[in-house]
Amino acid sequence: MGMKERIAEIQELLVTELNQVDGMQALDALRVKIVGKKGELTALLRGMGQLSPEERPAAGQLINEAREKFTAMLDEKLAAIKARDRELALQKETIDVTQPAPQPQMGCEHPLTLALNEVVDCFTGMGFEVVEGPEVELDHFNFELLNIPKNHPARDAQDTFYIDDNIVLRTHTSPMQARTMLSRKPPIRIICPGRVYRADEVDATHSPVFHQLEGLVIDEDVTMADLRGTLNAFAERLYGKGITTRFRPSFFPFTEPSAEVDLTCVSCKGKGCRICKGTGWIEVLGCGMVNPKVLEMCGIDSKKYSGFAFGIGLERIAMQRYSIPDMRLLYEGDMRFLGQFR
Ligand code: 2NL
Repeated sequence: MGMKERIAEIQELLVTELNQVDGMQALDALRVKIVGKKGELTALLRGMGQLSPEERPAAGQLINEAREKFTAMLDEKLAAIKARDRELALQKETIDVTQPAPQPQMGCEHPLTLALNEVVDCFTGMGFEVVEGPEVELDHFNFELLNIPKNHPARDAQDTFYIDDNIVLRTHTSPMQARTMLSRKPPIRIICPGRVYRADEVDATHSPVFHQLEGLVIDEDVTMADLRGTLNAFAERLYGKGITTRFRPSFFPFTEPSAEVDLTCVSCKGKGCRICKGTGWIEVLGCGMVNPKVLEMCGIDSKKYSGFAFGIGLERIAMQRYSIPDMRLLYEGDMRFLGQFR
């Protein structure tokens, strides 16, 4: 068989097999088989030894031309396979760039924290400093220094959690104010927020653990007018213009005189509605002028200095502000409830 015929045969083989090739690997194998070191064309090249010297150059040229042609055919197929694979990949790996990205799960602040921060902002804005202290307190700071005598019902184990005879879970944040009076000289302008404890049964408006924010101002010539002005500013800042206070006489052992403070009902602006039970007022806190006995026990000269104090229940503020009907919602950690405050 002549060289041309043999090359034509190899080309025919190549065309047939190229049609059957279905991927990169098969194509590589075919390339080796046709133009590789041990391939069909190389075998032809080896066979040239049997040709006469005159025939060799023409035969060599034929083989080289064939190699170029076959290589081009193989490369063309390679390009076709690559294009097809790419097309398949694009189809399979479609990315919808209009699809929203997965959102990270963001936490949110607890309604009590929101209420606390708002109240704290009101008072720090008026120059008060935040002071925090222990929740486990000595009887001495929780009761004695606050003029709550040994036989007082608040000291009963029915109402207070005792650790031992002298140690209690604080029933208000006042012990921290007593500690501050003992350790500093007036002027004092502080607020003490924190967790407090009373032996109450759980219901819609009571919990054995709740939160209070107390304020204390001690200086020369502090009067009830300063107390009222401060609480009026607080009411306006927290609830808006036109919201003011109403003082009703009350009693606390640690203040004299003492008052319960109502704020203008926010939902009817004082006209009277279901929320304020027709009165136009909502009860929010207790306050008074610090009892001179308390000042003296806390090392402050009651002839030179006077002061006022107030106590706010944070749960009550949060429940009013966010229309929360049951205090238990604040402690149950149910995300369906808590997730509404973002
Ligand atoms: C209320 C009433 C009040 C105080 C707390 C206080 C603290 C010291 C001295 C005098 Cl160290 N008073 N605190 C005064 C009046 C009322 O809280 O209804 N709280 C939720």
